[in-house]
Amino acid sequence: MEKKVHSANPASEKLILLAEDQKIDTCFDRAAKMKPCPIGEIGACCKNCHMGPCRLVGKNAEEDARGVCGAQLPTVAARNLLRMIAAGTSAHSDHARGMAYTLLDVANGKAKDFKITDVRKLYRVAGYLEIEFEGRPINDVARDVATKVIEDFGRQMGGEINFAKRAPKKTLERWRKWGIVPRSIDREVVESMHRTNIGVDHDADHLLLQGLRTALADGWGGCMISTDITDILFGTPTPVRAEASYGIFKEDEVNLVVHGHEPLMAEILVDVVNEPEIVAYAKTKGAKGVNLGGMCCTANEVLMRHGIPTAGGFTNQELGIITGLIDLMTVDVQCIMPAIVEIAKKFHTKVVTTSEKAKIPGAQHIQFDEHRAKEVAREIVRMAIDNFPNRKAQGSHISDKFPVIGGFSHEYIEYMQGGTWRGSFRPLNDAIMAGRVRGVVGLAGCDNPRVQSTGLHKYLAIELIKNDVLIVSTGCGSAACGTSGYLQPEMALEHAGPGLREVCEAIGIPPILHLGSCVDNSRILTIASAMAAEGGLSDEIGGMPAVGIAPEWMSEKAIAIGCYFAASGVPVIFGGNSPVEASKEVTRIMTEVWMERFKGAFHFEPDPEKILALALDYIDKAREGLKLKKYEYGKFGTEKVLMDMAARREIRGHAGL
Ligand code: SF4
Ligand code: MSK
Repeated sequence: MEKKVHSANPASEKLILLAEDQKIDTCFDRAAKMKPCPIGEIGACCKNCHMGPCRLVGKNAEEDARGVCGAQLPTVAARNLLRMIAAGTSAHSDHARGMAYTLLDVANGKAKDFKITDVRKLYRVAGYLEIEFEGRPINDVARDVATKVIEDFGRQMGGEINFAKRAPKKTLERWRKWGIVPRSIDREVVESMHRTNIGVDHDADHLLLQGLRTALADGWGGCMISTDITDILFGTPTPVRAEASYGIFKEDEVNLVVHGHEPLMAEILVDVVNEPEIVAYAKTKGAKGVNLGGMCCTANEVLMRHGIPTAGGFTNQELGIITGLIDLMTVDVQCIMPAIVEIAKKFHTKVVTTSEKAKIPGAQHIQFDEHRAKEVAREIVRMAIDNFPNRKAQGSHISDKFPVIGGFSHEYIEYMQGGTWRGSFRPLNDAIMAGRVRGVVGLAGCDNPRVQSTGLHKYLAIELIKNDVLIVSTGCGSAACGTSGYLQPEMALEHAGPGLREVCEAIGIPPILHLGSCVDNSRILTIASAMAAEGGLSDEIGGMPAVGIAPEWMSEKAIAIGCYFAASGVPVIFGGNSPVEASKEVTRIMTEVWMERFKGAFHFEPDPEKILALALDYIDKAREGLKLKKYEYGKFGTEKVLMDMAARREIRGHAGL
C-alpha cells in the first residue's frame, strides 16, 4: 500500500516521520485516529439544550426528522453555522478591542513602550471616521480615533458600524435592503447567541441573514479595526524580505518563537532581543544572540513589518518543537494546539502563555501587560536565554528555508500603481479589462492535518497564477506559500501565465501578494472597494472577477471570514466537507439565494480540481457579465500595460462600457 504523505512540505514530512519514530503524537496521528463525527460534521447534530443532543439523521431527514423540540434540519444546520460565525467574529473582534484599548492608552500616555508610528495612516483613518486632524496634536487625534472605534463594539439603540461606509455605495445599499448592516460587534454576537438558543429563531434564511450581519461586523468591524490600528501603532507594511520554514532556527542563537495572533508583545520583543544587555546576557550562556521567529499569524504580523522569519502555519507548531531548537515559545490567543505543551516536555522547549484570556495546563504563564511591556518582554527573553544551555542533541535540525517577500498593504499596492501622489488601482483594473490578468483570488485560511497539509494551497497557488489569476494571500495560506518558496517573486513569476507575468513585471509586484495575518483579510475588502471606485470593472464588490478560497480551513474564524466575503459580493469556495451538508435548503440559501441578493455565495468542495474549475468559472462569468474582453491564454494584444488615457478609453470602447 502506498504510504500516506501527511504534508506537502518535505521538511514537515521529515519531522512527522521523526515524530513517528520517536513515538511522539502529533495532530497528524490524532487526525488519523480521531475520525470526524459523521453527524456533527454535516451539521445534523443539535446540542443547544439538554433534551438533546438530537441527531437528525435518516433517509428523509430533511423532511421528516425533528429534534425533541420539533426543530428540523434547516434550523439545526443554520443555527450551527451561525454559532460558528459568532465564535469566529468574537475571536477577531476581541483581538481588535485589545488593539483599540492600546491605542487609547498610548494617546493618554499610559502605554509608554508603544508609540504612534504611522501618522499618515492615523490621519487616513481619522478621515474615514470624520474626525478633524489638521493642526491638532497627534495624541488628540489618536484618542478620538480609538474612542470612536471602541463605540463600534458596544453601540446601543441601532446605528451602523463606522467602517460600513467604506464599502462601495451599491454594496452598502444591498446590505441596507436586506437589513444586515451591523449595529455593533458585540450586539451582533450576542443576538446570534440569543437567536440560536432553544426556542427562538427557527427560520433558516432569517438565521443566516443574522449570520451575514455578524460576519460583516467581523470583516468591516473587528478585522478592519485591528488592521488599521496595528498599522497606526507599528507602521503600514511595505515590501520586506524574510525567510520561511524550519531552517529559520539557528543552532548558535537562542530561538524565541512568537505564536498566536496578537502583535503587541511580539512588536516589543522585536526591539528587546537586540538590546546590548540582552545580547551580552545571551553570550554568557554560550549563544551568539537571540533569534526571534514566528508561527501562525503573530508571525505574519511581525514578518509584514520587520521581516521577522516564520516557521510556518498552523500544522507546523508541533513540528517546530520537534526540531529541538526552540528554546521558548510564547503563545497568546487563537490556533494554539494545547498538545504543544506535551511535545515540549519531550524536548527542552518552554511554552509560555501570555494572554489573560488563555492558559494551558502545563505551560508557564507570564501575563503580558501593555503598561509595562518592555519589562515583561525582557523577562521572557531572559527565560529563553536561561533555557539555551538545556538544549539537547535530540530532535532534527532541519535546514530548509525559503526567501519570502511580504509586506503588501493596500496602501503599498496603490503606491506601486502610480507613486505617492498618483497612486491608484487604474493599472490593475486596466490589466483585468484587457485580459492580461484574468481575475483575482484571495487564497486564505488554515492548513489542516485532515488533508495533505499545505498541499491544497500549493496546488491552487500554482494553477491559479498559471491561469493569469493574481493571488492575494493571508494567514496560513501565506505561510503555506512561503514555506513552499512561492513568495519569492522570481519563482512565482516562472510559473505565472504570460499576461500576469507582464503586469507583475510592469507594476513591480509578485504574482502572489502576502497581505498579512487573518485579520488582514480586511485589506482585501478595501482593495476590492478601491477597484470598484476606480471604474471600468464593477461599481460594487459584487460582480468583480474575484473569488475567495480557503482550501484547508478548520477554524470558526475562517467561516466568519468566508461569510463576510460572500455578503460583500465575493463567491467563496472552502475545501473539505460542508458543515451544512445535512440541509439542502441551507446549502441552497448560501449558494443561490446569497448570489441573488449579494452577488456572493459560499460553497464547500473537497476536490481541489473542482475548486479550481469553479473559481475560474466564476471569474470568467464575472468577466462576461462586465462585458470584458474574453480571457484567452497568451492573447491580450500588444498594447503596453501602463497605458495612457486614450488607450484606456479604447479598451473601454472595445469592452462596450
Ligand atoms: Fe434537540 Fe431542540 Fe434541544 Fe436542539 S434545541 S437539542 S433540536 S430539543
Ligand atoms: S492562524 S485561523 S490556522 S489561517 Fe490566523 Fe492560520 Fe487559520 Fe489560525
